[in-house]
Amino acid sequence: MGELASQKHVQFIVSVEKKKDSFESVVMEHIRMNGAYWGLTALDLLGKLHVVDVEEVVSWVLQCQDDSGGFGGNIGHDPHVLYTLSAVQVLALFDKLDVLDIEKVASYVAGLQNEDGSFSGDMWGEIDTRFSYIAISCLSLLHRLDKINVEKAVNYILSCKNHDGGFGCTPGAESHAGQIFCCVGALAITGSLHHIDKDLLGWWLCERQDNKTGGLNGRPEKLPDVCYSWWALSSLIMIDRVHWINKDKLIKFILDCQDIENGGISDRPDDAVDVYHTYFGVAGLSLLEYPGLKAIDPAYALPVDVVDRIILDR
Ligand code: GRG
Repeated sequence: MGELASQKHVQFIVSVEKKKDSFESVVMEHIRMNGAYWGLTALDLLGKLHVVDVEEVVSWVLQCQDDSGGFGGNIGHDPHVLYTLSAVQVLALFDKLDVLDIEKVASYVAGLQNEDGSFSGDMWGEIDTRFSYIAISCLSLLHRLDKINVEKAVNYILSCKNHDGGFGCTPGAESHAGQIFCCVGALAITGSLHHIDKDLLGWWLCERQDNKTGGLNGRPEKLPDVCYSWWALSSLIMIDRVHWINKDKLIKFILDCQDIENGGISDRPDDAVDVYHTYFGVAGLSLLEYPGLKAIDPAYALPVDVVDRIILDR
């Protein structure tokens, strides 16, 4: 089995940030806040967050904040919870949450809860269990979960549970590993994991492992993809069923997706690398306790030391 090319991945992440005219930077322009969270969390897991200019990042994050309290994907872009959580996570990495007007950010997020307990992503109203997770994770990191009706939020998530044990984006929607992470993560953060049939969901999740390559897919009949080494694996860990997959085969799959010459990790072996798959590959390896990486929290998707600092210091 190959090894994790840590130094190359650090160089790759830093280079994407520096080359503003590159293809990767241009296609990520509108989701730069998410990209910042992926790249910076990967650097932290690799023990290299100190290569970053903290003041520059914090100042840019604050410039992405809208009057409503929410954050956009880049300066001058409309606010959305997708970018608001990333902004909070990036500031959390640097222990800089105190630069925020916490009440204002929390009010923006809490204001997106609907009567049935669900959450909209922004003022346009799309509803998705991704937004339930984001609201709950974000408000928990800000110590403001009291601003929403947690019981209704949990009940809405439970209404998206399917007979196969998985969860979808809205009631009745197909189970998908990405949505399962969101629902299980939100239930974990709110202390509601007892609502899950862990054996049933564990069975569905462990069936995501492809026998041949060892990689995980996001739903039946789909190709394996490195990002599910986060979405499915973190869920298996949260429900205590990670021993139901072959960890060594999954480690090999992730390592096989590296570009060992130029750095970065792709969705599948020999595909083009990007920051998203680099982050979720490294995060997956961290969950698999690969040597030399910081541990990551499966519910908050942040390094364990960052989560401990915020949540335990309440
Ligand atoms: C803080 C880690 C973190 C997340 C924030 C945005 C979010 C909350 C969660 C997203 C969860 C999700 C839906 C992930 C799946 C992303 C993905 C690869 C979708 C692709 O779907 P398809 O249908 O892919 O194109 P498949 O693999 O099913 O063919």
